[in-house]
Amino acid sequence: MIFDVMTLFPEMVENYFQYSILKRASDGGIITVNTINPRDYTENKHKKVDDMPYGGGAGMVLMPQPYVDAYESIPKLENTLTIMLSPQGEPLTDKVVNELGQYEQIIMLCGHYEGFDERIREIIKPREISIGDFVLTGGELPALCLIDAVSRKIEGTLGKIESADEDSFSNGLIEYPHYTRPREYRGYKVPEVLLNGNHKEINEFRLQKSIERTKARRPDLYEKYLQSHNKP
Ligand code: 4GS
Repeated sequence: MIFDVMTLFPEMVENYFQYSILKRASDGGIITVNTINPRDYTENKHKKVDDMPYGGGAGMVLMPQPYVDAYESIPKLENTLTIMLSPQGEPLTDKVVNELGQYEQIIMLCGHYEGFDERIREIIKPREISIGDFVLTGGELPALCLIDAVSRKIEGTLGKIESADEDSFSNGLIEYPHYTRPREYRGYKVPEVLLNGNHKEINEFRLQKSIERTKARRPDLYEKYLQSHNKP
């Protein structure tokens, strides 16, 4: 899968793929991450990418020319999706992540500090996605969140030990508690059921804990879980 990230700070994005699981996925050719810097596509001699907003107000606005030209320079495969990261987008969820995993190529537009000139949206018509209801200084972290979440679902990215199917959300619930050695730490004991080797009992215990936690911490997810299991 190819990820093309349009950013004014390519190193911020590239560095993330030099570590751990996503380094292995990049080295193994499971994912390819390219960066495109709109500043390299400016047509003015000062390489300006932003300017003051028409109508006044605080902050600068990213100019259409460098973004549209940079976008048009990217080679496109058949099955390509273009995404703009912004708080005005649809929320990124596990369901959206699964949907994005179906594309061969995802092109992402990151802003930094300022907003996009609306004509960038009108011309490129990206799908707009938000990673949460808060405001960051740039779209780079949201792009990295998206690439990370999509990449870890691709066959071959996670090894057996990091398997994705028992993680939170894969069954609509948040995760059960985990324990490792020692069996007792500062008087706190590992639940007995995890030590008895009975996998049916262990699975029941874990599911019960997942349900309890989801009900207490995420009543919104708990409602959906009940509905999908027809247990009103
Ligand atoms: C998000 C977000 C974000 C908005 C980028 C202000 C710089 C910033 N992008 N999900 N300009 N939340 N973007 O905060 O996607």
